[in-house]
Amino acid sequence: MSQFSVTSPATALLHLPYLERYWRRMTAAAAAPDSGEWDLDNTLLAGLHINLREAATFLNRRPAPALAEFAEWILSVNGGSIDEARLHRLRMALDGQPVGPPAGTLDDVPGLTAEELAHWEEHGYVVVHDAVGTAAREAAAETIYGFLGASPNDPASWYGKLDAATIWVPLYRHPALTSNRSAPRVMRAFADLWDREDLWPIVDQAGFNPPERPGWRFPGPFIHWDMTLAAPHIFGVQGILYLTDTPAEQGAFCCIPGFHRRLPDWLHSLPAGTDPRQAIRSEPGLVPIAGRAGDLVIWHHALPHASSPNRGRLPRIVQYMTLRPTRWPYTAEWM
Ligand SMILES: O=C(O)CCC(=O)C(=O)O
Repeated sequence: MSQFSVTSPATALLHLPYLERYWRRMTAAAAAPDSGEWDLDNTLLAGLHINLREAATFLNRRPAPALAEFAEWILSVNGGSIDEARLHRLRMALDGQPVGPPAGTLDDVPGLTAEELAHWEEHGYVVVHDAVGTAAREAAAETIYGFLGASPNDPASWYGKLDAATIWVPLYRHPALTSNRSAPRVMRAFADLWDREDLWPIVDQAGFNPPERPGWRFPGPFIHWDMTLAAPHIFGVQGILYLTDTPAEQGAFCCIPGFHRRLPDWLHSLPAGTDPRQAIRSEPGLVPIAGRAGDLVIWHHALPHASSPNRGRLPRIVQYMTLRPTRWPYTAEWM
């Protein structure tokens, strides 16, 4: 009798390094202190094309899902299978082996210029022009309109499906959005800033911020940080891809340029007992960053930032994105 083994896709997933450890921690009855592996959580989920919050929601159910159920769910949200090249790269990375960029090589891809890097150092953000091509950003914008059941030519349709409390659009894995996350210019810009190529596109949402009108007021996000304010303030980046032209008044992304350089002093200058996340609301200097369709704004996560009310004629349509290396130092304490 010939010997052969058949490995089901779910079994292959179960052998992925770190998956079981992550599942065990997330399904534990009591919340564990920081595991020191939050970076690996991001890498695991990015490699599996899963959003961090989506995974937490699935695993926080009680009774907790079994490991095999988790693996089946991962496969099902990936359309039933994950291609072996993607799994192989993830396996290597989680095993501590060196890996290259998410796809292809970045050697011939134009990176950030000396001026752009100098702008980054000084202001803490950079606008990467033509980060994705015309067809790619048009496909992504069309996908977002389609998801919302809206149409660019019908303003009445822009407000229909929006939950009044948010401009986020929970669209995670549409191919038009997935491919933008690893577009060569996108990857190269993030690689230049991290100075590494072992990057993982985090699965983030899209955004739709229509013009304000009676019955629709901009719901935020108002000025905030997504990072901990506890020291040390470790390097990190966030990004937003404008899928359509975004003049300053059309709900553009806003930030306080240069704040990444003065964050520690600013924190020390606050009177005892002040909540920095409240205090930042009265800080001057928040400016809108306009951009053309296809521009990617990347900012240092120490910049306080916000979106803004759309006082233009057209919706602002975006894709949020960031790429992170397999492992990176981070500050575990949340403040
Ligand atoms: O949508 C925007 O312009 C702001 C994005 C933002 O606040 C965030 O990504 O944390």
